[in-house]
Amino acid sequence: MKRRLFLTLIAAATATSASMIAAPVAQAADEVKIGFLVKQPEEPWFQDEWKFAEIAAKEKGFTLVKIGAPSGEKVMSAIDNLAAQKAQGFIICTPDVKLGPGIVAKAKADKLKMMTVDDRLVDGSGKPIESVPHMGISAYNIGKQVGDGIAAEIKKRGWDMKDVGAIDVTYEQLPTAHDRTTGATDALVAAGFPKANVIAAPQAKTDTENAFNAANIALTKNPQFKHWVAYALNDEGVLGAVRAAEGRGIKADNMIGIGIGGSDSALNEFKKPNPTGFFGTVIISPKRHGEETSELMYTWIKDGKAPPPLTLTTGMLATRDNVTQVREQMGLASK
Ligand code: FCA
Repeated sequence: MKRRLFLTLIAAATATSASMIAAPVAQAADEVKIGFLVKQPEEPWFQDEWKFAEIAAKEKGFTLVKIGAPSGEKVMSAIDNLAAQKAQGFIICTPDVKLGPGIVAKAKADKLKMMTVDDRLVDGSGKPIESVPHMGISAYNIGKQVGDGIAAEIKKRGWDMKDVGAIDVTYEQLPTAHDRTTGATDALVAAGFPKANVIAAPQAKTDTENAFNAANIALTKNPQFKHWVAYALNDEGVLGAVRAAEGRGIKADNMIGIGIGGSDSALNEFKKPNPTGFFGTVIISPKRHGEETSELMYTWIKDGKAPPPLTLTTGMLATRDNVTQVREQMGLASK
């Protein structure tokens, strides 16, 4: 920042007259400030998104305002607060997609540009609000990668599918969650898994504790299975199911859990000396979701060029054996 100011001064002085020395003041006035609101700031995925957004901020020279907004009230006051601080725009992963019309109206009233990340806002009839640029994961396909990975491992272990129960940790009120777990179920069933063995375990919130509680109910009600597999919208959900199974003595050799994410929740699990039931994760990109969204917002503010209406990112399946290489391939190695 200081260096830029200095260079601007030199340029101004050499270009024409001393009167242009006023230029740096004008530059300070149009300094770019961007908010980044996330629904669950304690979740490693969101910490990573923020980390990559910071990288964009340093590179482009804008100010990043990170705000944890776990409720609708917090979102509304955060938007007002950003406007009061003279921010020009924000990126948000909303705590509830149904807040869509309210958030859009608030951003408009405060004259702030807005882009969504991860969870796409919906209107009163549940349809995505297409006027707000969005970057999310290709949820159904990534879910299929989870299901394919589980099916391949079931076959490798030589389990008879009729003896296997699947804990499908669901969170149906969030469309991306619905699409992810549906993709996983569809892939499993396509691989010959009996649909009747898929046990829906609805979680009340998308964290490990709530998944643990949901999975415990599924396990209690279904003592007939010899082996288990588990999937959810994210790594935290699968960890909840894995911990619940462990509590009943079902360990790595009888559980195949594959999550979605690839942040610290998964990495820490892979660092444990002995494998757990958390077999793998489809790594998605906090770099694209944090850094690229921030750059897109910056360009929108600076040059008036709006982000693409919809960007869907991909993922790659990793297990404890190849996690380092997969992270390298995805440009996440430095973390
Ligand atoms: C949703 C989930 C997060 C993460 C993100 C990409 O917001 O709740 O855990 O998977 O999508």
